[in-house]
Amino acid sequence: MAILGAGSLGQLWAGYLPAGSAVFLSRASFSPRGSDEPSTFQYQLKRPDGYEIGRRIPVLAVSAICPSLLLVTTKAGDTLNALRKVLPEIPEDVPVVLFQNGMGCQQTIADLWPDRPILAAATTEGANRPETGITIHAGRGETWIGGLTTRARDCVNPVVQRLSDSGLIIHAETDIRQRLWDKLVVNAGINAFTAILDCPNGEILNHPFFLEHIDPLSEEIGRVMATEASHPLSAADIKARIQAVATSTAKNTSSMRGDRQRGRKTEIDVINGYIAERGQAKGIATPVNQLLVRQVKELTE
Ligand code: KPL
Repeated sequence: MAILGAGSLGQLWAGYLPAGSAVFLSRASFSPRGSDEPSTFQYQLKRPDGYEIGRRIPVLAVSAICPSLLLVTTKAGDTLNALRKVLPEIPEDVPVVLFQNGMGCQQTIADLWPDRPILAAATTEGANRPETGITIHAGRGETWIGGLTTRARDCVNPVVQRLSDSGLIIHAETDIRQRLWDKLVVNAGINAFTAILDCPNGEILNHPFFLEHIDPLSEEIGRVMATEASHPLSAADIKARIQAVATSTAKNTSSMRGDRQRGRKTEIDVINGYIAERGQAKGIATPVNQLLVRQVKELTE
């Protein structure tokens, strides 16, 4: 199988899958920034149990392989352009699994390639790369995989089976949009606050900025979710989930704070930006989501 996107999540999957079963697609296959890439990614994967595995994963041009499965672990904002470059080289029946954070880009891709088996994954696995050559699996999570296009229906179980070879916990999901919404709720209530306040997840909980905005934010998310998800959550449940995940991941640096620290574009557009956009489409006011989008962009763009 091939992995598009050799960031933390891509390296996590490549690291756990049996040796020889995964390759990274070279950046040159999908990005103008690909020229100085090595032919092998070599890194230490540090597992939550303290065990370390050394991995060497080949990096190959899409034209040099014929993958039987494509895992897409690029940042949400880079995914569409990357797929536009590589999909013409990949046969139409190869399952494509989207691992992006937030929402919006998965549906756009399913709508653009309705005849392909396009699947989405919602994962709570946490990984980060504090330095080149080190990938840390910060905490064990779970991954749900479900189909987005009609053609994906028969692929979900075989894909789950193949990815289970990694030893990570994976489930087939019949309502993947609901899972993506459940994850979005948590990201919408943690990531922007940690990026704006420049603190680990747990430290937002007692900060006056968070305390001022968490109730109206949860109300906004709940109202938009009620029009979009099959099992909406109440504002009280949304707040409770946000607080529970910020507590259980208290020491983590969120992906958005990490992006801010590295001067990279954040995923705010597909998290709070997506909720604001859906709110606007449905006539639901989302001033707190808009405020978070504005503040994150002022700090990072
Ligand atoms: O998914 C996350 C992220 O950082 O993007 C959370 C749940 C906030 C954990 O850090």
